[in-house]
Amino acid sequence: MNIASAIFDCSAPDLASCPDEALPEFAFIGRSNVGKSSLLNLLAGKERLARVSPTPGFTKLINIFTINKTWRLVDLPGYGFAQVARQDSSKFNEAVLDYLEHRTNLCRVFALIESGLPPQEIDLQFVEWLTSKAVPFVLVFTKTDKILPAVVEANIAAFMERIAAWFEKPPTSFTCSAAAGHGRKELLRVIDEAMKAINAVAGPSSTNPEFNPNLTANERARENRKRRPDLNRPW
Ligand SMILES: Nc1nc2c(ncn2[C@@H]2O[C@H](COP(=O)(O)OP(=O)(O)O)[C@@H](O)[C@H]2O)c(=O)[nH]1
Ligand SMILES: [Mg+2]
Repeated sequence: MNIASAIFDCSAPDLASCPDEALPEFAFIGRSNVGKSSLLNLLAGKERLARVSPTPGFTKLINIFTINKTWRLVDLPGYGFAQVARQDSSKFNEAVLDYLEHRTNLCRVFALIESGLPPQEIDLQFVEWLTSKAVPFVLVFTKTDKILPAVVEANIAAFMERIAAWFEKPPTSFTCSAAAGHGRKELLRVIDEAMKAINAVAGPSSTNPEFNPNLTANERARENRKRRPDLNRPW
């Protein structure tokens, strides 16, 4: 897939402030500083689209970008910074959880994990939460340039082992390094496949009786939401 345009759409403080649900969204989430904004920029091919910061906890808003006028990238605030351990769910930003659980046009989540660290409890808890809410996600192990390949491999194997019991089939995972420019192809493949699946289901096809060309994008989003079985997003 070629990225012809990547445009900043808006910064939303919560789900209610997000734009209409007309376009499929792909969201980046992970601990503060894991490399979400850097990877998003690598994907979009624009160095300064999303703000990269050496200071953890910088992004507190849901930042939304429209790509090729047909889908969106979403840079979510990171978790695990400046939060005193209270109850489990309070470690995570409520607006982010709300977005992840209820955004009906959320197509895939890229859950970023730092490849240089052994499994961290907060990442494991977050992946467990995603799993419990049936949010479709892939795991992306970041910053592989910082660490020996053998250590990366060992950390990934340990992480996959910790989560193995939660799945019949382990989630898709791959590695990336925004610094070295690795992982873009894999990210794009996930998006490409998801977009093809969406078009097959929701596309303007005479074989799809549910497709009504007279609906506006917002009306269609509303219809999608009504049809959504709880454990199976329409997109
Ligand atoms: N070595 C290395 N540093 C990275 C990589 N990706 C991001 N960083 C650095 O990690 C810090 C946090 O990156 P950022 O993208 O803002 O992380 P975010 O908080 O998850 O959005 C910045 O100083 C980046 O330059 C990478 O692939 N390799
Ligand atoms: Mg960021």
